[in-house]
Amino acid sequence: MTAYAVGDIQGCLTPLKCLLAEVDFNPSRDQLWSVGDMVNRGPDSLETLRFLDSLGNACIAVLGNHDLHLLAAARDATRLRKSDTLLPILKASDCQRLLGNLRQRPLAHWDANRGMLMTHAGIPPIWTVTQTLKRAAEVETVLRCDERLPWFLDEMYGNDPVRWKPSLEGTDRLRVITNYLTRMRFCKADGSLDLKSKEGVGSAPKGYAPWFSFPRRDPQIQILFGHWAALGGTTNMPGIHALDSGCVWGASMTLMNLDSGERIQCDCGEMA
Ligand SMILES: [Mn+2]
Repeated sequence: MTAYAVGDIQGCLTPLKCLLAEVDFNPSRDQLWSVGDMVNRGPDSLETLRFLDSLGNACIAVLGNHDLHLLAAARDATRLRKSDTLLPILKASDCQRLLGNLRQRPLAHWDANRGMLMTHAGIPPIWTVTQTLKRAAEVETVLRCDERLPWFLDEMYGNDPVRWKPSLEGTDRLRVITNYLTRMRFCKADGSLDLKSKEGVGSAPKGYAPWFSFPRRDPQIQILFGHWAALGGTTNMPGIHALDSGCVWGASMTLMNLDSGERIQCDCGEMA
């Protein structure tokens, strides 16, 4: 069994299939990890969801901000933005099944054997692995609850509170957890978030730095994340693996072999 992790797919199914063919991926034997943002902006979001579902247990995917946005748009179509390419999913005959499966996916995945933690955006320097999994689970519970999901999707958007506190409750608590795990790029050592800057590490607002540049609570673990295309797939930090290499923006998609660390890229994106 070989496990591979792929960067943000965002509906770019052709490059994904190109990478899987390159490594002779076999779902009855191998594993595909996705760092999330499986859908949106790219051309084949509907077929991407269907394909990842077809892999069954061979696919381990965490939710990204675009995946959560899809759930919110399904509840309230006025959430759709001009640049979204989610309509084919919302109109599909299997939409309910696809969204139902999406809601079962986690925000964080921990592989104890490998000592690897995967989330879409990263983990804040103030959280351990155990704390990250516990707080991710709080959001996951709401995503899977028919009664509370609409309330969460209506309240999830926003940049406040900027910092985690254990005493946070209700939507503030769920929103800051979601922002750490699915939207974070720059923060302060105390976990305060800046959610406005989206460019490379050089674009940090005064007093902020990339989340992975701070001393960690669990320095021995490896972290897999996507979301930050401007990093170009590198952090220059050992064990911190950036996987979004901007496929949907016309650059390339990255697939990493989790056993050897070897990376391959495909730049046959339809958007190129
Ligand atoms: Mn993202």
